[in-house]
Amino acid sequence: MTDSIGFGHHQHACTTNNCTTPLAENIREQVQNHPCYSEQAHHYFARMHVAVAPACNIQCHYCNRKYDCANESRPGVVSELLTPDQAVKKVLVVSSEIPQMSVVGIAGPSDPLANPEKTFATFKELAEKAPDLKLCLSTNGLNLPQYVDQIAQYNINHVTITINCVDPVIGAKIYPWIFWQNRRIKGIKAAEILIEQQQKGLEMLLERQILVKVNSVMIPGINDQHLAEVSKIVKAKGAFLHNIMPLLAKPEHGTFYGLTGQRSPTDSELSALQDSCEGEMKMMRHCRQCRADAVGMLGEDRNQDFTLEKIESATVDYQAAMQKRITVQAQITAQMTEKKEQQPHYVQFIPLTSIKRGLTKQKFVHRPILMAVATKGDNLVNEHFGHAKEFLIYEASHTGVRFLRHVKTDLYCHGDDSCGEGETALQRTIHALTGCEVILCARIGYGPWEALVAAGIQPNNDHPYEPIEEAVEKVYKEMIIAGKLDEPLQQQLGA
Ligand code: CLF
Ligand code: SF4
Repeated sequence: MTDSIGFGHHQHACTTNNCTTPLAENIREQVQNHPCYSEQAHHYFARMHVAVAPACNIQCHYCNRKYDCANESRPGVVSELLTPDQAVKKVLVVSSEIPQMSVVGIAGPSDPLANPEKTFATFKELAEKAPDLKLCLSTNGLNLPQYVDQIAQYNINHVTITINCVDPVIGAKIYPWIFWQNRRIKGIKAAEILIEQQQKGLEMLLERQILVKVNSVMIPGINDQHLAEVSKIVKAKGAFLHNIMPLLAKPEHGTFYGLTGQRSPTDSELSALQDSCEGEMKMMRHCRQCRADAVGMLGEDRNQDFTLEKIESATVDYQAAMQKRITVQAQITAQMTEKKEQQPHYVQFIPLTSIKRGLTKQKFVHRPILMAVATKGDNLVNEHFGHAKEFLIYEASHTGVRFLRHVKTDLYCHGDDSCGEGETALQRTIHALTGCEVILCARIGYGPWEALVAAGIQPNNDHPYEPIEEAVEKVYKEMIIAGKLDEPLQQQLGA
């Protein structure tokens, strides 16, 4: 199907093992080490953001200007603003210490294209001094058409546009105003201009063969019913990936939605919408809504390790650092390819019970279950339960294993043996894992084991350091053989 991958029309874009459509070689190269554009890559590669863009040209009801741009970031966090020179120095220093660093993005603290001089000055210098790093940009889209040529000129090959609607009536409920051609414009007219600019920008990027990811914030009661339509339109135009993010609106964020009690979607509402939009275009499910100054693997933030003071006093041989990155990343890519080739083809599980009863596969479908996995990277079950900062949630079913989402957790164990306030935090973790039946980790203590079992979640540390999908598949199979997933059969038979 490679010749169906083009721009400006339907584009097949699968980046995980779950999907069988092959990617065109040039696209595969562009996404295979981008932790946001490839779900697999996010287990191995790191990204960093530099916060050089202080101004914004629109107002979103989920944004408070004191904080980072919520179109790409978690609301309520403040990133330290850098000058372009500081930003370049920071990238050179950080990427010499983290050789898995493959992407540098500008995503805030406000809109990069409302600050074009600062944004492009940073990218221009990076393209010269660290040409191996992929450049990435995230924008609300209002100024996009006028900067598409500059984006292409600096080889910025990954652009995210936040598109929350294609209908200005809905748009007017999300955006109270925009600043356009030196005037503040309100209401439906404002939304109309924004939507037009976003769509035009999207088309212009695709004409230039730049990969586009579309972010949408899911706002229950406002655009939740409408996002399937948005997904359909951007997919038809050729966007590569759609990332539907949950609205996060708390009164303490001081945003319009936060203060007026607009609710966030639940995990299952979000998953259901993502499922309904998933077709030829891949849905992103591993977004961490990171800060505008995030550094490291998705899900970790090492920004505190790189203070301005440290950056400014550091010396770095950026040529040598680049050579090291290239070597390390080539090794990772080879390792990923090898793993992919070794991966057994997914076989449909045939349970012993169904064989005994002479039932066919079609009549007998086991219920899917959710498993939580503790990992610290490399796509392995390699984290101690008590050290996990987040868990990855996988669904295992008769059709395969797929990644669904991550959940953040409080560390209940702080490294000493006392774990004084352990219980409350452990209970919070258990609460966050509601709906999961199994938790896979490298190790786990006796106390949390008991608490998890009491909450109906089976801990499993029999697969330490095994690849995640393989371990999930094995456990699912074991559960089938043990007859633990037979309920649907009984229901189907009316037993
Ligand atoms: Fe940054 Fe965004 Fe580029 Fe990634 S983040 S500019 S595409 S390098 Fe990634 Fe972070 Fe989600 Fe963004 S996890 S918030 S999608
Ligand atoms: Fe805030 Fe970003 Fe919206 Fe601007 S585009 S108002 S910074 S969320």
